[in-house]
Amino acid sequence: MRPRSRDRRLENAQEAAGNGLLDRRVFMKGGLGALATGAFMAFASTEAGAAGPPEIPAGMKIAGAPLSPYGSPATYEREVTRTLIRSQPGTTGAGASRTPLEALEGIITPSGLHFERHHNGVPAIDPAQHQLLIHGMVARPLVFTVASLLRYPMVSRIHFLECSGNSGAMYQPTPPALTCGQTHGLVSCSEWTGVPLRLLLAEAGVDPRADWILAEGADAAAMSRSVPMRKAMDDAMLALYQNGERLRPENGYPVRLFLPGYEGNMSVKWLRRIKVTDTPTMTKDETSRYTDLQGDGKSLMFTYPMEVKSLITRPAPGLRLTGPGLYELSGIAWSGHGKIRKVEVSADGGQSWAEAALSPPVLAHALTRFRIAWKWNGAPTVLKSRATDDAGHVQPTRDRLIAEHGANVIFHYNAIQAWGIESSGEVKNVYA
Ligand SMILES: Nc1nc2c(c(=O)[nH]1)N[C@H]1C(S)=C(S)[C@@H](COP(=O)(O)O)O[C@H]1N2
Ligand SMILES: [Mo]
Repeated sequence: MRPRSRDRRLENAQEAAGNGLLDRRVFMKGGLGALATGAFMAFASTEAGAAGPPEIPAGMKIAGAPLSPYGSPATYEREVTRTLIRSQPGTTGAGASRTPLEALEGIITPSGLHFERHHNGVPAIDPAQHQLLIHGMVARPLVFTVASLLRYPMVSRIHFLECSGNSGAMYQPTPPALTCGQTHGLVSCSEWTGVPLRLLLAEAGVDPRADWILAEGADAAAMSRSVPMRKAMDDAMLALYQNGERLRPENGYPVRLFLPGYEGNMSVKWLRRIKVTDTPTMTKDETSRYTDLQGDGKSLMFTYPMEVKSLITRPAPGLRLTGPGLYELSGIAWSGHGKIRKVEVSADGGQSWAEAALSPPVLAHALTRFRIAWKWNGAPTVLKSRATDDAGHVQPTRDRLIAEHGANVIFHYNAIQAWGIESSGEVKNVYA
């Protein structure tokens, strides 16, 4: 459908940057109101014919479907699933599945679409049998059951979780021809509710010389990571609930460690043991894995916070534009260092940039939704987004990221993403 150009105000709306990016206020309350009274908005409607309202649909003539104990998505949305579900050869559960970012809006990932990353599958854990041990450099080693954890005071916070291997395919010499979610969907965002770890550590009585903890999962990989005591005593949480319901098995049921802003690997699922230590334990998961091999052959270790990052998710590969005219570009930005301060968008391959509107809430260590109005003239072009966090970190270009870290790294890719728009409306991953 081709929106007709019947909108005088938008014709004159101030371009905030080249190639049709409009001032971010244009869709905001005042701006949209002014436009609505002053002119037609030309998005994608078609004019209704003279015949009057459409015929009475079949669903108005018979009783609807019954109630159900647990809801599921509309059958017409059944293609919105986790994507690129891959396991190591010969295994069933040592792999990952990804969130279909281009199909979602807002900042919360539905629990059933939260990405998964397991090193040896999802263990079957009966919450009545599960135990969590806190031991090591403590005055009183303690054992908690799930029932006892549920009696402690809880906090609820909205946080992203990102695997440090997310977007790793972008280090390849040619851009992966995948959907946005297939390339970047090892990030999701939930409301997590649980017990602040510091409460339990205080109860166990931490030796003041202990600077670290070890967290171990009850899976067949015994996934284990060392965590600085400062983080454990700050905002670390033992999460029991995700988006209001108990954790899903694949996300760590019945209890997981959650470390806001840190690389996903450290948020140990199916948590069974915390050992208080004076040094890092140097587990396999922090020596042979989750270190970042640099261009000079040395490796970075303990690279905890996820760097500032953003993606335009509408449009993005997996979606297409339906003809020239007015669009709202929509995307997500996040940083392990804090809040998103601003997101700039370019519709001319990075020659000029306009600031996008940030949709509230803008929360620390959470996905932040950004939006900006764009009038596409139908010509091929390149869209980009560039986020800045409140610690002052700015997303680098891909060239700069690789110049600084080399191309052997698998982890911590956070460069500016470019989407090529073709005149057909198709959206492609490009290095530009
Ligand atoms: N016990 C255990 N914890 C684990 C893992 C695991 O395999 N076993 N995977 C880690 C990795 S690499 C990531 S990115 C996150 C993924 O969490 P999710 O599956 O809930 O998205 O969990 C981390 N915690
Ligand atoms: Mo990960």
